[in-house]
Amino acid sequence: MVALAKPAIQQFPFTKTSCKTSTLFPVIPLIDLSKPDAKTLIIKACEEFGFFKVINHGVPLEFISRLEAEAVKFFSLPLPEKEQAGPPRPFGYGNKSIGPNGDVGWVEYLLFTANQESNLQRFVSLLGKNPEKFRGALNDYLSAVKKMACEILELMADGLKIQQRNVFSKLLMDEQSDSVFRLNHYPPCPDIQSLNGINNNMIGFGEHTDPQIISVLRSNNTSGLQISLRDGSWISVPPDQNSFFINVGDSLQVLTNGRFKSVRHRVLANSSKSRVSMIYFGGPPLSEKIAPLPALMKGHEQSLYKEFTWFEYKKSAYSSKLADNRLIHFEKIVA
Ligand code: GA4
Repeated sequence: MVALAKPAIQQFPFTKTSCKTSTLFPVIPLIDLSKPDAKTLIIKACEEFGFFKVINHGVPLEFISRLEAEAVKFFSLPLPEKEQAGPPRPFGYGNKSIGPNGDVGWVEYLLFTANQESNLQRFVSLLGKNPEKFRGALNDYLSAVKKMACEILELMADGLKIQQRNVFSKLLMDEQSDSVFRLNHYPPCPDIQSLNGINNNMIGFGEHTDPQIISVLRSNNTSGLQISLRDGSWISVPPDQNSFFINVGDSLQVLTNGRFKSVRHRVLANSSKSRVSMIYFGGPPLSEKIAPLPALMKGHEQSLYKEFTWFEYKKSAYSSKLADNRLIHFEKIVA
């Protein structure tokens, strides 16, 4: 018997648009970084959603549009030229395949280390026809976004009433910080509306939480991003190309002993417009111990997590599937 191969498009993950998906409520928390109430609102957003949007962020819009233009130029190159940009895995150019364990999505991307100068510079020299322009745009963008991420982390420390304001931000500022940067391109996907007679949505990037401390996302004006609420429902995040979206990562959940929750999120492909996003993942040095901050432990409060280093967490993350709950292996069993 001859096994018929599935049409290529059906080999991708889909999600049914269920009634649990709400686009109206609740509203994504909005933080104006220039306002005095920013720190209080950030704490509330991290506790309730692990996610918020920031305006008045101080990142020049020109840095954003310059990097976006370079990314668009790169992604419109012929495939063999894009493939020149890596491996070594997990870094470089990737197409449809995400991570090492068989996850796929309707996405192509560039992934690279954001901190180790020499690695980054060597990698950028492989990009497109004018790597110098790409390098300039990337350096400007990364330093402005890293600065903003650190300001946000300092507002968090302040809001949590931790004396040492840089307790989180110093992890990103460290020369050895293991931060990553990702440029994603979600091409418009073929019309899949009527597949099986169900309203299907193709997955651009499957649901997951980010392993790092904080992620700073900016996208063009194409929708697709969704976050999961505590009750398991999904809400669509209206795109806003002039703002940034902040995700609490697993490591920040542990540093706050579960007070902040890392946010589960995903991206659905769009049938008509292409989506371009750029995400800075702020991570600690590999040798850093990730454990609840003593300053946050009240009375006899116990750590919810076993002790581990960022290296150990990352190693475990890279042996997981995208949608897995990675923190579960590090939770303490309480009698
Ligand atoms: C999710 C967040 C970042 O995009 C990323 C991803 C990484 C990858 O694409 O190589 C991972 C994923 C992410 C978590 C689990 C592992 C590793 C793919 C995957 C299946 C760069 C990261 O740091 O973790």
